[in-house]
Amino acid sequence: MQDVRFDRYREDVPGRANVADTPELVAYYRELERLDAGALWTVANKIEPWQPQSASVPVLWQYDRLRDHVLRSVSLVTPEQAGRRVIYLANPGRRDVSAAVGWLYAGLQVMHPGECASTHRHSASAFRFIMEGRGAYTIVDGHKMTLGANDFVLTPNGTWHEHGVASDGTPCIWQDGLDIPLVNALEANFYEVHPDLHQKVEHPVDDSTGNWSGTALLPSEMPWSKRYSPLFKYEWGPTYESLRRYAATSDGSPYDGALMHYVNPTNGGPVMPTIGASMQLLRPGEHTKAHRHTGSFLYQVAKGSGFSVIEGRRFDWTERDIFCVPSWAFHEHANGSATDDACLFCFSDLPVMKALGLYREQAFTDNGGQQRVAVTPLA
Ligand code: GTQ
Repeated sequence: MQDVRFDRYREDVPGRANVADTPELVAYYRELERLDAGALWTVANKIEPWQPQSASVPVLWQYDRLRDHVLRSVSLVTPEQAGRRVIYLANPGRRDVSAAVGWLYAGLQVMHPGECASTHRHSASAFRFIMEGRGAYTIVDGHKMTLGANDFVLTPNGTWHEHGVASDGTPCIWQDGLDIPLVNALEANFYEVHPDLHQKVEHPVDDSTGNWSGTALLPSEMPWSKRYSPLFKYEWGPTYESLRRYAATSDGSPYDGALMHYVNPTNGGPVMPTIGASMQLLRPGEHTKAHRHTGSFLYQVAKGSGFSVIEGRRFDWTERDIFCVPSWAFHEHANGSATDDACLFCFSDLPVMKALGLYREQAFTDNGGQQRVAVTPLA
């Protein structure tokens, strides 16, 4: 018989389970196991932790260490063989679900000029963030988007999408971000390959930015009721311009500097139901205060260099590095330059946390964050 203690989660705190094993109780627990049942008090303190216990660990993925390996995949497999030629980011605490952090997946996809991946669709929501190269494009439900560095492009759940690089382009690398682990956890993931393997371009190229990127204007003849943003592409130029203007007229947040969310222009909400994204600007020398909140966050350094302190560990980053902040981990960010601004792209499951009333946040205090009560009450 295995030597398993049923009382290993005991806590000597009023209101918590605190039942010591006895031979009679252990025999009783074994009988319950045979009936596919169990006594709650043997697991209660584990399944109801006092506060979120992330299985993810803070990780920094340095681009200059990964880049050669990503490029090498080009000579090892074709996009046709691989489906998608991607090197994914595997958080040591989340290998079992192939997540970069929490329930979020991320990978680096490389494509050479003239290559393209077949059209597919799935229940997971996805996006790309372009890291390097010229000539990349994505087609989403017949809308073709041309892409450049730091452009952010949506491939919402249920849409047919394919990616490629024009034959007169250069090798391109972009970050894919998806909620695959979340959708799998919810046991709701479907996947389909397009019957023709590729889709036709059915609209003028870049029509989504033409129609929907007026900063405070919406087209009158174009109703939109889908649950994701009709603006599929958020270009770097106007994004950076908006951040610079915001940073010039506002202090922003002491915890995040000048942070702006990418939004669905028709309702101001997140770009997709499960995935939110933001770009934040840290002014020269800016060092934010530490805080923590629920939700899982994956950052990519879009511009500049600096460092973040995550759960007391310092991670020095530079352009194109990627790092994660697990749920409820204290974090602060610092721009390492006294003359240039730094920009951090970030995607997260914040829309899920907010929609389900699970968002909480807490400022770091000098008692080491020992207090259990969060600053914001449960929504
Ligand atoms: O192109 O939608 O990196 O389905 C992993 C899974 C990209 C995609 C990935 C995917 C995609």
